[in-house]
Amino acid sequence: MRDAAPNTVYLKDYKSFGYLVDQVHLTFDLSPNATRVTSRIAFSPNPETEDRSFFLHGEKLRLIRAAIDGTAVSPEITAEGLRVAAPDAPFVWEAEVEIDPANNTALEGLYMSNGMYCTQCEAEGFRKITYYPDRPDVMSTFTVRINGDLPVLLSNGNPVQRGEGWAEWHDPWPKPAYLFALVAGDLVAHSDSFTTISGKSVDLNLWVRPGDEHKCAFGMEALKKSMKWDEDTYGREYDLDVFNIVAVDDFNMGAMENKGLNIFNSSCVLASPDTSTDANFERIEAIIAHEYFHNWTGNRITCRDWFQLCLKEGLTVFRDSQFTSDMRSAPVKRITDVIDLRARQFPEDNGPLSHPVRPESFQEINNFYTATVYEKGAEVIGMLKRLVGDAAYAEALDLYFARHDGQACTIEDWLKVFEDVTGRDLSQFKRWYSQSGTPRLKVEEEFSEGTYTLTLTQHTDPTPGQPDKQPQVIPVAVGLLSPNGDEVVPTRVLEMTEGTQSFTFEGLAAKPVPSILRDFSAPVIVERETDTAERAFLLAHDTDPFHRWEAGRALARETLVEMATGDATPLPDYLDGIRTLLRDKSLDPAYRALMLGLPGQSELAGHLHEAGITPDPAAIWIAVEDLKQALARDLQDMLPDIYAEAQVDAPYAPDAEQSGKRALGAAALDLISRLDGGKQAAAQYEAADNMTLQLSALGCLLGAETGDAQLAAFYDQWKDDRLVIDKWFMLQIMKAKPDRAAAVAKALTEHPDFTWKTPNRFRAVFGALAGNHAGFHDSSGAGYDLLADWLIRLDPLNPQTTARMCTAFQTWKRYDAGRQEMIAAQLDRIAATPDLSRDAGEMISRIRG
Ligand code: 0A1
Ligand code: ZN
Repeated sequence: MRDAAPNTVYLKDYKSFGYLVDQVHLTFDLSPNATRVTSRIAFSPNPETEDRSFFLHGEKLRLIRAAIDGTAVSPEITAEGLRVAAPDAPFVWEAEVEIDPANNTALEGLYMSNGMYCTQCEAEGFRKITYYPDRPDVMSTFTVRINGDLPVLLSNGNPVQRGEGWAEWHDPWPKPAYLFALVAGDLVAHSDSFTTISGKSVDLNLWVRPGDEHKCAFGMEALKKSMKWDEDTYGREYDLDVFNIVAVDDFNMGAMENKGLNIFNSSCVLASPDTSTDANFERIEAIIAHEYFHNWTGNRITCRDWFQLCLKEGLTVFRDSQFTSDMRSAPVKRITDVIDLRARQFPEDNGPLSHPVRPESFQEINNFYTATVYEKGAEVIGMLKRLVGDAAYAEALDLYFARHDGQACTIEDWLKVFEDVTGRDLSQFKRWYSQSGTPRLKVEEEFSEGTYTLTLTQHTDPTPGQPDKQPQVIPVAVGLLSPNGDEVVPTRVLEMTEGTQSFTFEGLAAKPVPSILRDFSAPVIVERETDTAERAFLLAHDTDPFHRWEAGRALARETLVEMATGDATPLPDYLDGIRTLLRDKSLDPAYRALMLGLPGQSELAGHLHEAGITPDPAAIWIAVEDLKQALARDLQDMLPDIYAEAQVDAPYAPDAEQSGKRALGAAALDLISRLDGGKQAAAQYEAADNMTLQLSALGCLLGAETGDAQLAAFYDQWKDDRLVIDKWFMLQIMKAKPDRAAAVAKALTEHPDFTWKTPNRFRAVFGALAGNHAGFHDSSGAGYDLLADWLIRLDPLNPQTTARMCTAFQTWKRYDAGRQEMIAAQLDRIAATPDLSRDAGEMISRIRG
């Protein structure tokens, strides 16, 4: 693990720490600029190692005193920590340090947000609070006393005692320091309780700033549903007397699973119908579930080292996806997960930032909270489950919890439980954890005398540090349809293990149409020479909802590629297929809304690049606009009906049914607005009594360039709600025409509400700019220039958010020489910034290549 030098850390260098921590006692004397942290920590020699060097991590701490067994010591102090001679026997370490939470703009360690004290310790933030072996394999129980003149004083575990100006907490479950949390402030609680399966009552509190009380009810319900689901589905019961959630405005990520005291970015927990969209509600429900599920997959069983991050994150994302599928629609969830994977993980896996699900080295671990670790990590678990079957998966999970409770584990431990339960050798499967890059699956077919043969060939391109790839185990779910549309072979999972492998299906009356990679059974790219007619056939007949959508998606992509690279008109097969589907009222409205969606412009650019064509962002933008216009004209007669069908005449509820209708209504409105110049959208805006309808109408109006009045009214209505104002910033940039996007973003950076030190606001502007594909990549280079300016400005204050936003440049090698030159110049300009953070430095150098 990292010791003195801030260089590269390698998985292969793992060594356990020389001491166990038996107990931690912390006292916080809170003060904005001079908080005192006193630690009393019981260490004892670790029998697993002879090495007794005693190094404690610590950064930006002012050491006031240190003692071992009551005798003062003078450690050697560096920028990374301290070293001192320690006994080869149990001893008590004591230290007092001073820290400055009010000036902690990096939001790691103990910091302040709107007058509230708050912590973020994952991955390596605890070392900014006190000296400690800040590594996940060092686990201990914690007792925490907080002295502070604030109404609410919280830490992990159960409350022990509370007095005027102080509180004491004890967490009986051994945990690594990254799960430590403290919150102190003027907060109000939305409270409830949950009775666990064994009859224990747990107090539940959602703590928010006064004024936000009306945004708590949904989050609380989501928490109770999650607690119940984890009991029912995984047999996991909650293990403390209290579960606290706190909403904080300044937060680098979405939320954090600290033991018994989850801390959430307020955008990921606060919700009300008038201020939050259906998508916000669904995301909040999923994130609450995700953090709650970490109590077992992450907290009770944690990671041995940060290379094992996917052990907790892949599994917990997989679990939260299962939860959402159960609470809402499984096909819709699967499709949206795949859309997201292709938009965020595929570009990562196939570009300069490509890394294995379990990376083997890093400079800054915070740069590895990625779509690959999280989302591909979850896909890997989905494949494992598909390969071993549901019953064996359940058995393996039971064994995992029984065998490893209280431990800090590795991917080897995880795979071993599956091997022990099933008797399978998973050594080849393990390549999913060690090989980066997205495998491509070439499909060839043959039919003769009733036998249909599918020949699959897998190939993964070289990725940074990995020139040669070995074949992976790929579960390919396949079904076969007869030419009349009947399913002749229901879904079967072909288990591919070789580079090239053939699978036969016998006794067929005619050459079937294959439906390959049903339910997206593996995170791969299928390459198959096929024609428009076959795609249209699958769009009409496939019984697998994911693959039916996939057929429509492929048609949309095909038509957009033709339109973006020539003067083609939309494919009639695509338009006809969509028309038929939309008319089918037996289909879930949410599913029909997804069918109306088009591939993202960045995804199309990636697709063109892979086909050997240099993508032109402006041409792609025009193709998408033209196709939407063509769809609007083609569906003109049906749109009013669909829009009417999508109206909800019941009180607002953010459930799957109503959300699906509103999603279909929004998709219809987008097309209608292209025909009526925004008339219907203006009416919807006027009548809207929830944020979903209000925002979708405003989006259409901005698209039609007729929304100035509504945009101003929206600001006036919501100027006091920071989460809605984030939407106001975001929407204007997302909807700006390509040649205006950078200028709109720049003007918004001059708005008095552009409080750029708050990550949510920074991301609202620059996330939207990077997400406006044609705008960001406008040939003027203004988008690149503006983003680079602001990354340079943010880096000294908040390296973590800066580094994450650098990913906007990760696809730069796809584009033409002119754009590449402009981006390279910006990357070099950022790299040359004096004192650039390790976070941003690592990202820029990897992206630059
Ligand atoms: N473990 C959290 C995400 C998280 C990760 C890192 C953070 O700071 C660097 C903060 C939160 C989760 O998976 O939800
Ligand atoms: Zn997580």
